[in-house]
Amino acid sequence: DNGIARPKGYKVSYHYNSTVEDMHFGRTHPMKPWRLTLAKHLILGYGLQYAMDTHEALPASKEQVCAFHDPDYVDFLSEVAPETFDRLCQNPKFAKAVPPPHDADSVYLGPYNLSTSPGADCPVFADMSTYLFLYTGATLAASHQLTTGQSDIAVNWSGGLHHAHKSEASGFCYINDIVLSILEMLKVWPRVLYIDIDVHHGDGVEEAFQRQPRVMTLSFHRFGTYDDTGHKFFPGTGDITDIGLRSTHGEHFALNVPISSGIDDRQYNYLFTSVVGQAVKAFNPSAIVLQCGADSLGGDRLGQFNINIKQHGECVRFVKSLNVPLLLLGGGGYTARNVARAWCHETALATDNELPDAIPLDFIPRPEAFQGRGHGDGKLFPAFVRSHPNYCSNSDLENMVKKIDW
Ligand code: V1P
Ligand code: CA
Ligand code: ZN
Repeated sequence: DNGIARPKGYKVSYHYNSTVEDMHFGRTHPMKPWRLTLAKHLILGYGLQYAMDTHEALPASKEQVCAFHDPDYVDFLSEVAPETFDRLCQNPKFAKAVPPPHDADSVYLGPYNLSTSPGADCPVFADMSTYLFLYTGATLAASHQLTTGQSDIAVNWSGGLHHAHKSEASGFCYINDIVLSILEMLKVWPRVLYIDIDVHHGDGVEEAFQRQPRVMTLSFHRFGTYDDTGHKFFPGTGDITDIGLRSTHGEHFALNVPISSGIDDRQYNYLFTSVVGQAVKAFNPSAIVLQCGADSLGGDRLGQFNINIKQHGECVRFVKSLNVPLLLLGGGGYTARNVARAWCHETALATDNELPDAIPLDFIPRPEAFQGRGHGDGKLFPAFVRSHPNYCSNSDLENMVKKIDW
């Protein structure tokens, strides 16, 4: 007996298709879909499959994806592969989609910000259509479970790709599964709150709903420039003054919490509970989508925060306690073993289970991924090594909470 039980009084569904794990963005690319293999190993090793309904995801249809995206872009995504890219680029229908302007260090970009060069943010890789339509299908199945009342919490750790635009890929994101899920929710609920704890600004979701008063978007993210290079932290948007469009009554429906590097658990918790608490009071959402990007964890390869797995999970616990239908999605996360730990812990929180700190290594196919110094010593909540100097002063954070106006 592993002590795992189903939650009392509510239902959780888990949406996934293991095919996404085998995808490769490229050797040097930070996005590693096999982090989802590690997450699956932990979730199954602890026995959390017994606490929820697991659904194997089917690919989304082109029609479903066209609910947000440009039909030509969707055609391109459904046909693109390393072998077909050059031929597709010659097709006049796609050739009119000019790539975004190059910057000095950048690689060759084709239409829709896609590229076959290894250094590109949005590379064209083998079997990529399969990957894109599957993570999207999983998110759509999850939101369908919620809108039909069959689940109270639905989970897809392979989704949460918040940078994709209507007709352009951006920042490792091609199809914006989040926007598609919110559009489905708007068919049955009056108001949807989107919360984004990925270390990057949720620009694609914000942009899609900036004129939609029934959706409030709220992103917490690193904002500013790197110490060493002076470059802007990606994508460079989401300052506190970025509040979307104001209605004639003065309401606004985008909120942004720009944060300096090195923020710690206590500070993040203060920001999250104050701002989300106020947003919920003012907006009274009928459902919530929480993007749980794990690049906000300390020790992430791209992120610059000092947040522990427990605190990342506290955000999920806080949102869950609001008792509205909840869609939990993944997102970024570039130190694979910690991404797996965080999303396993958050699956446990969703199902009202508490996991022991000692990972059941005997039940895990690749225990070495979680063992030894530097890999977390077989623990689910390894002691965190502070890695970024903290540039967040308490008074700055307090002023920020005051500045976010309602
Ligand atoms: O900084 C940039 C762009 C590329 N330059 C011309 C400016 N891109 C970032 C993209 C980060 C995307 C995060 C996605 C998410 O929010 C959601 C899944 O987590 C970038 C970075 C970086 N350090 O920020 N791209 C890469 N690193 C990169 C490195 C190696 C190979 C390919 C891309
Ligand atoms: Ca964010
Ligand atoms: Zn991110």
